[in-house]
Amino acid sequence: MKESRFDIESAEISWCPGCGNFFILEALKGTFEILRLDPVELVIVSGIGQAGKTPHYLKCNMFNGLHGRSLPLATAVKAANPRQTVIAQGGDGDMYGEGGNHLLHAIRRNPDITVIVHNNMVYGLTKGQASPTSARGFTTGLQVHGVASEPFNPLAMAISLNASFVARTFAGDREGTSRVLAAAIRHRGFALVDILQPCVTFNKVNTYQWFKDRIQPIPHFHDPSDRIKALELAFMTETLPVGVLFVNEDKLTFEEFLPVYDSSDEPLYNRGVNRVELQKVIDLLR
Ligand SMILES: Cc1ncc(C[n+]2csc(CCOP(=O)(O)OP(=O)(O)O)c2C)c(N)n1
Ligand code: SF4
Repeated sequence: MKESRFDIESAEISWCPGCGNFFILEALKGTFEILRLDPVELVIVSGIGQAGKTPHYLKCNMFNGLHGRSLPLATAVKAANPRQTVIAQGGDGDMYGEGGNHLLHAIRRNPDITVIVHNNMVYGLTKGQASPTSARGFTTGLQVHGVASEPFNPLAMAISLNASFVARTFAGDREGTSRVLAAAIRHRGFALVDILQPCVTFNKVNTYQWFKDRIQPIPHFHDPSDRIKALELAFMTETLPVGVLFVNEDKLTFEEFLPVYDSSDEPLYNRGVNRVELQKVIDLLR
Protein backbone atom coordinates (compact mmCIF):
# COMPACT_ATOMS: atom_id res chain seq x y z
CA MET A 1 0.00 0.00 0.00
CA LYS A 2 1.30 3.47 -0.96
CA GLU A 3 2.01 5.98 1.81
CA SER A 4 -0.45 8.84 2.02
CA ARG A 5 -0.94 12.01 4.06
CA PHE A 6 -4.24 10.45 5.16
CA ASP A 7 -2.62 7.40 6.82
CA ILE A 8 -2.93 6.94 10.58
CA GLU A 9 0.13 5.05 11.79
CA SER A 10 -1.56 3.64 14.88
CA ALA A 11 -4.75 2.42 13.18
CA GLU A 12 -5.44 -1.25 13.84
CA ILE A 13 -7.92 -2.22 11.16
CA SER A 14 -10.58 -4.63 12.38
CA TRP A 15 -11.94 -5.71 8.97
CA CYS A 16 -11.61 -9.36 7.87
CA PRO A 17 -8.69 -10.12 5.51
CA GLY A 18 -9.92 -9.82 1.92
CA CYS A 19 -12.86 -7.51 2.75
CA GLY A 20 -13.82 -5.10 -0.06
CA ASN A 21 -13.61 -2.24 2.43
CA PHE A 22 -9.80 -2.26 2.15
CA PHE A 23 -10.01 -1.41 -1.56
CA ILE A 24 -12.47 1.38 -0.88
CA LEU A 25 -10.17 2.82 1.79
CA GLU A 26 -7.23 2.78 -0.65
CA ALA A 27 -9.37 4.25 -3.45
CA LEU A 28 -10.43 7.05 -1.11
CA LYS A 29 -6.85 7.93 -0.22
CA GLY A 30 -5.97 7.90 -3.93
CA THR A 31 -8.90 10.23 -4.63
CA PHE A 32 -7.86 12.67 -1.92
CA GLU A 33 -4.38 12.77 -3.46
CA ILE A 34 -5.82 13.31 -6.97
CA LEU A 35 -7.85 16.22 -5.61
CA ARG A 36 -4.88 17.51 -3.59
CA LEU A 37 -7.10 17.76 -0.54
CA ASP A 38 -5.61 18.88 2.74
CA PRO A 39 -6.71 16.61 5.68
CA VAL A 40 -7.73 19.80 7.52
CA GLU A 41 -10.21 20.69 4.75
CA LEU A 42 -11.94 17.31 4.88
CA VAL A 43 -14.68 15.96 7.18
CA ILE A 44 -15.96 12.39 6.98
CA VAL A 45 -19.18 11.62 8.80
CA SER A 46 -20.30 8.05 9.31
CA GLY A 47 -22.92 5.98 11.07
CA ILE A 48 -22.51 2.47 12.51
CA GLY A 49 -21.28 -0.66 10.75
CA GLN A 50 -18.09 -2.01 9.19
CA ALA A 51 -18.27 0.67 6.48
CA GLY A 52 -18.94 3.27 9.17
CA LYS A 53 -15.49 2.54 10.61
CA THR A 54 -13.73 3.85 7.47
CA PRO A 55 -13.06 7.36 8.86
CA HIS A 56 -11.37 5.75 11.92
CA TYR A 57 -8.64 4.69 9.51
CA LEU A 58 -8.06 8.07 7.86
CA LYS A 59 -6.21 11.14 9.08
CA CYS A 60 -8.79 13.91 8.67
CA ASN A 61 -11.70 15.41 10.61
CA MET A 62 -14.39 12.87 11.41
CA PHE A 63 -17.68 12.43 13.26
CA ASN A 64 -19.01 8.95 13.99
CA GLY A 65 -22.73 9.33 14.63
CA LEU A 66 -25.63 6.99 15.28
CA HIS A 67 -26.67 4.16 12.97
CA GLY A 68 -28.35 5.64 9.88
CA ARG A 69 -27.95 9.24 10.99
CA SER A 70 -24.89 10.44 9.08
CA LEU A 71 -26.80 12.51 6.50
CA PRO A 72 -28.39 15.10 8.83
CA LEU A 73 -25.00 15.44 10.50
CA ALA A 74 -23.16 15.86 7.21
CA THR A 75 -25.76 18.39 6.02
CA ALA A 76 -25.26 20.43 9.20
CA VAL A 77 -21.45 20.29 8.98
CA LYS A 78 -21.57 21.58 5.39
CA ALA A 79 -24.08 24.30 6.29
CA ALA A 80 -21.89 25.50 9.16
CA ASN A 81 -18.77 25.54 7.02
CA PRO A 82 -19.39 25.34 3.25
CA ARG A 83 -15.62 25.60 2.65
CA GLN A 84 -15.10 22.04 3.97
CA THR A 85 -15.27 18.97 1.74
CA VAL A 86 -17.90 16.82 3.43
CA ILE A 87 -18.32 13.08 2.89
CA ALA A 88 -20.89 10.79 4.49
CA GLN A 89 -20.02 7.11 4.53
CA GLY A 90 -21.87 3.95 5.49
CA GLY A 91 -23.09 0.50 4.57
CA ASP A 92 -26.25 -0.43 2.67
CA GLY A 93 -28.03 -1.18 5.98
CA ASP A 94 -26.96 2.16 7.41
CA MET A 95 -27.83 4.32 4.37
CA TYR A 96 -30.68 2.43 2.69
CA GLY A 97 -32.30 0.78 5.75
CA GLU A 98 -32.01 2.61 9.05
CA GLY A 99 -31.09 5.90 7.31
CA GLY A 100 -33.30 5.46 4.25
CA ASN A 101 -35.70 8.24 5.12
CA HIS A 102 -32.82 10.68 5.63
CA LEU A 103 -31.47 9.69 2.22
CA LEU A 104 -34.75 10.53 0.44
CA HIS A 105 -34.95 13.96 2.01
CA ALA A 106 -31.25 14.74 1.68
CA ILE A 107 -31.60 14.14 -2.06
CA ARG A 108 -34.50 16.63 -2.15
CA ARG A 109 -32.56 19.15 -0.06
CA ASN A 110 -29.39 18.81 -2.18
CA PRO A 111 -26.59 19.70 0.24
CA ASP A 112 -23.17 19.80 -1.43
CA ILE A 113 -21.95 16.54 0.13
CA THR A 114 -20.74 13.17 -1.22
CA VAL A 115 -22.45 10.03 0.04
CA ILE A 116 -20.46 6.82 -0.27
CA VAL A 117 -22.30 3.55 0.32
CA HIS A 118 -20.36 0.29 0.75
CA ASN A 119 -23.02 -1.98 -0.73
CA ASN A 120 -22.22 -5.57 0.37
CA MET A 121 -25.89 -6.64 0.31
CA VAL A 122 -25.71 -7.82 3.91
CA TYR A 123 -25.35 -6.52 7.48
CA GLY A 124 -21.64 -7.14 8.12
CA LEU A 125 -21.09 -5.82 11.63
CA THR A 126 -24.06 -7.63 13.18
CA LYS A 127 -23.02 -10.93 11.59
CA GLY A 128 -24.82 -11.39 8.35
CA GLN A 129 -28.54 -10.57 8.49
CA ALA A 130 -30.24 -9.48 5.24
CA SER A 131 -30.02 -5.82 4.24
CA PRO A 132 -32.30 -3.76 1.94
CA THR A 133 -30.19 -4.70 -1.09
CA SER A 134 -30.05 -8.48 -0.39
CA ALA A 135 -31.56 -10.44 -3.27
CA ARG A 136 -34.96 -12.07 -2.83
CA GLY A 137 -34.35 -15.65 -1.66
CA PHE A 138 -30.93 -14.85 -0.10
CA THR A 139 -30.60 -17.07 2.98
CA THR A 140 -28.94 -16.02 6.22
CA GLY A 141 -28.84 -17.35 9.78
CA LEU A 142 -31.93 -15.22 10.45
CA GLN A 143 -33.71 -15.38 7.08
CA VAL A 144 -33.43 -19.20 6.98
CA HIS A 145 -36.17 -19.57 4.35
CA GLY A 146 -34.71 -16.78 2.23
CA VAL A 147 -35.43 -13.04 2.02
CA ALA A 148 -39.09 -12.41 1.17
CA SER A 149 -38.83 -8.77 0.03
CA GLU A 150 -37.70 -7.41 -3.32
CA PRO A 151 -34.29 -5.71 -3.18
CA PHE A 152 -34.13 -1.93 -2.91
CA ASN A 153 -32.72 -0.20 -6.01
CA PRO A 154 -30.76 2.83 -4.74
CA LEU A 155 -29.75 4.09 -8.18
CA ALA A 156 -33.28 4.06 -9.63
CA MET A 157 -34.60 5.72 -6.45
CA ALA A 158 -31.98 8.50 -6.57
CA ILE A 159 -32.47 9.18 -10.29
CA SER A 160 -36.27 9.22 -9.85
CA LEU A 161 -35.83 11.88 -7.16
CA ASN A 162 -33.67 13.91 -9.56
CA ALA A 163 -30.53 13.53 -7.41
CA SER A 164 -27.75 15.78 -8.51
CA PHE A 165 -25.13 13.03 -9.16
CA VAL A 166 -25.61 9.24 -9.17
CA ALA A 167 -22.88 6.65 -9.77
CA ARG A 168 -21.96 3.04 -9.12
CA THR A 169 -18.52 1.44 -8.89
CA PHE A 170 -16.99 -1.90 -7.87
CA ALA A 171 -14.58 -2.00 -4.90
CA GLY A 172 -12.32 -4.44 -6.80
CA ASP A 173 -11.74 -1.73 -9.45
CA ARG A 174 -9.73 0.73 -7.37
CA GLU A 175 -8.81 3.06 -10.24
CA GLY A 176 -12.36 3.26 -11.59
CA THR A 177 -13.69 3.83 -8.07
CA SER A 178 -11.15 6.57 -7.46
CA ARG A 179 -12.01 8.29 -10.74
CA VAL A 180 -15.73 8.29 -9.98
CA LEU A 181 -15.17 9.40 -6.37
CA ALA A 182 -13.09 12.33 -7.60
CA ALA A 183 -15.91 13.39 -9.96
CA ALA A 184 -18.46 13.00 -7.14
CA ILE A 185 -16.45 15.11 -4.69
CA ARG A 186 -15.79 17.78 -7.33
CA HIS A 187 -19.51 17.87 -8.21
CA ARG A 188 -21.46 20.79 -6.74
CA GLY A 189 -24.47 19.24 -5.00
CA PHE A 190 -25.57 15.92 -3.54
CA ALA A 191 -23.57 13.02 -4.98
CA LEU A 192 -24.43 9.35 -4.34
CA VAL A 193 -21.76 6.73 -5.07
CA ASP A 194 -22.93 3.14 -4.53
CA ILE A 195 -19.86 0.89 -4.31
CA LEU A 196 -20.37 -2.85 -4.81
CA GLN A 197 -18.33 -4.32 -1.95
CA PRO A 198 -17.75 -8.04 -1.38
CA CYS A 199 -18.22 -9.13 2.26
CA VAL A 200 -16.07 -12.26 2.25
CA THR A 201 -17.36 -13.52 5.60
CA PHE A 202 -21.15 -13.19 5.52
CA ASN A 203 -22.05 -12.99 1.84
CA LYS A 204 -20.93 -16.10 -0.02
CA VAL A 205 -23.18 -15.31 -3.01
CA ASN A 206 -22.09 -11.83 -4.11
CA THR A 207 -18.37 -12.61 -4.26
CA TYR A 208 -15.56 -10.82 -6.15
CA GLN A 209 -16.07 -13.28 -9.02
CA TRP A 210 -19.87 -12.81 -8.97
CA PHE A 211 -19.41 -9.03 -9.36
CA LYS A 212 -16.63 -9.40 -11.96
CA ASP A 213 -18.95 -11.59 -14.07
CA ARG A 214 -21.66 -8.92 -14.03
CA ILE A 215 -20.17 -5.44 -13.93
CA GLN A 216 -19.96 -3.58 -17.20
CA PRO A 217 -18.51 -0.09 -17.72
CA ILE A 218 -21.12 2.44 -18.81
CA PRO A 219 -20.50 3.13 -22.55
CA HIS A 220 -18.55 6.35 -23.17
CA PHE A 221 -21.37 7.63 -25.42
CA HIS A 222 -23.86 7.61 -22.49
CA ASP A 223 -25.07 11.16 -21.83
CA PRO A 224 -25.38 11.45 -18.01
CA SER A 225 -27.83 14.34 -18.34
CA ASP A 226 -30.32 11.93 -20.01
CA ARG A 227 -32.49 10.90 -17.07
CA ILE A 228 -34.49 8.23 -18.88
CA LYS A 229 -31.36 6.51 -20.23
CA ALA A 230 -29.86 6.73 -16.73
CA LEU A 231 -32.95 5.02 -15.31
CA GLU A 232 -32.66 2.28 -17.94
CA LEU A 233 -29.07 1.65 -16.76
CA ALA A 234 -30.22 1.64 -13.11
CA PHE A 235 -32.90 -0.99 -13.82
CA MET A 236 -30.45 -3.44 -15.41
CA THR A 237 -30.00 -6.60 -13.32
CA GLU A 238 -28.35 -9.19 -15.58
CA THR A 239 -25.35 -6.90 -15.99
CA LEU A 240 -24.46 -4.18 -13.50
CA PRO A 241 -23.40 -0.90 -15.18
CA VAL A 242 -20.56 0.90 -13.39
CA GLY A 243 -19.60 4.55 -13.83
CA VAL A 244 -21.53 7.82 -13.67
CA LEU A 245 -25.21 7.18 -14.51
CA PHE A 246 -26.77 10.59 -13.95
CA VAL A 247 -25.68 14.20 -13.42
CA ASN A 248 -27.89 17.24 -13.01
CA GLU A 249 -25.73 20.38 -12.96
CA ASP A 250 -28.64 22.81 -12.78
CA LYS A 251 -29.82 22.34 -9.20
CA LEU A 252 -29.12 24.90 -6.49
CA THR A 253 -27.52 23.44 -3.39
CA PHE A 254 -28.97 23.65 0.13
CA GLU A 255 -26.21 26.05 1.19
CA GLU A 256 -26.95 28.35 -1.78
CA PHE A 257 -30.50 28.70 -0.45
CA LEU A 258 -29.44 29.67 3.07
CA PRO A 259 -30.10 33.39 3.77
CA VAL A 260 -27.10 33.52 6.16
CA TYR A 261 -24.83 33.27 3.14
CA ASP A 262 -26.64 35.97 1.12
CA SER A 263 -24.23 38.74 2.04
CA SER A 264 -21.11 36.79 3.06
CA ASP A 265 -19.66 33.33 2.54
CA GLU A 266 -17.88 33.46 5.93
CA PRO A 267 -18.50 30.07 7.62
CA LEU A 268 -20.94 30.25 10.53
CA TYR A 269 -18.41 28.94 13.06
CA ASN A 270 -16.21 31.99 12.33
CA ARG A 271 -18.93 34.52 13.04
CA GLY A 272 -19.43 35.98 16.50
CA VAL A 273 -22.85 36.05 18.13
CA ASN A 274 -24.68 39.36 17.69
CA ARG A 275 -26.12 39.58 21.21
CA VAL A 276 -28.24 42.65 20.45
CA GLU A 277 -29.98 40.87 17.55
CA LEU A 278 -30.26 37.66 19.61
CA GLN A 279 -31.93 39.56 22.45
CA LYS A 280 -34.44 41.02 19.95
CA VAL A 281 -35.41 37.49 18.82
CA ILE A 282 -35.72 36.30 22.43
CA ASP A 283 -37.90 39.32 23.28
CA LEU A 284 -40.07 38.67 20.23
CA LEU A 285 -40.74 35.09 21.36
CA ARG A 286 -41.48 35.94 25.00
C1 LIG B 1 -30.34 2.28 16.11
C2 LIG B 1 -29.54 1.03 15.88
N1 LIG B 1 -30.14 -0.04 15.30
C3 LIG B 1 -29.43 -1.15 15.06
C4 LIG B 1 -28.11 -1.23 15.44
C5 LIG B 1 -27.36 -2.51 15.22
N2 LIG B 1 -26.51 -2.45 14.05
C6 LIG B 1 -25.24 -2.03 14.11
S1 LIG B 1 -24.47 -2.08 12.63
C7 LIG B 1 -25.86 -2.72 11.88
C8 LIG B 1 -25.89 -3.08 10.43
C9 LIG B 1 -24.69 -2.74 9.67
O1 LIG B 1 -24.87 -3.11 8.34
P1 LIG B 1 -24.47 -2.15 7.17
O2 LIG B 1 -24.96 -0.77 7.44
O3 LIG B 1 -24.91 -2.76 5.90
O4 LIG B 1 -22.89 -2.04 7.28
P2 LIG B 1 -21.73 -3.11 7.17
O5 LIG B 1 -21.43 -3.55 8.58
O6 LIG B 1 -22.23 -4.23 6.30
O7 LIG B 1 -20.62 -2.34 6.55
C10 LIG B 1 -26.90 -2.84 12.79
C11 LIG B 1 -28.24 -3.38 12.46
C12 LIG B 1 -27.51 -0.09 16.03
N3 LIG B 1 -26.21 -0.06 16.35
N4 LIG B 1 -28.24 1.01 16.24
S1 SF4 C 1 -17.83 -8.96 8.10
FE1 SF4 C 1 -17.82 -8.60 5.91
S2 SF4 C 1 -17.99 -6.36 5.70
FE2 SF4 C 1 -17.33 -6.83 7.80
S3 SF4 C 1 -15.12 -6.71 7.74
FE3 SF4 C 1 -15.68 -8.85 7.47
S4 SF4 C 1 -15.75 -9.11 5.24
FE4 SF4 C 1 -15.82 -6.91 5.64
